Amino acid sequence: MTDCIFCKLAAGELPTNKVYEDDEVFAFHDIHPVAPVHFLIIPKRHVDSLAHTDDSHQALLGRMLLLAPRLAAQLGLEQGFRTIINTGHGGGQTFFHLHLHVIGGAPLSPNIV
Ligand code: DGP
Repeated sequence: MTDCIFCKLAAGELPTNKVYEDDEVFAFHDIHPVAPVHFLIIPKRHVDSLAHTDDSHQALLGRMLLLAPRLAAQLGLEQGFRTIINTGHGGGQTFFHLHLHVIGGAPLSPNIV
């Protein structure tokens, strides 16, 4: 998708504070952090949202999820972290390129809304 900002970040066409990169996945610090550590894990290949995935995305979704604790540990989130995937307008998604939020570094309320 040519006008997708997250595609451009993953492709290195726009600057960002990178956390991790491999052949399929890119992770970077959120521009509007809601906690001391707040980064996003995205697929390099464009997918609009979690609602646009199917069985063909199983390995990719597994890779993204498994990266969350690994990168969280690297960023010092030994006390824990929160993962969120906002899906669709009703789910609070504002950028329509699938992304997994990883948030931590401060006590988080048990209430997520
Ligand atoms: P969501 O509401 O789940 O769609 O979250 C989108 C997040 O993306 C939001 O927390 C801010 C972040 N974001 C949007 N544009 C940029 C950008 O250009 N760079 C970075 N690093 N983060 C961005």
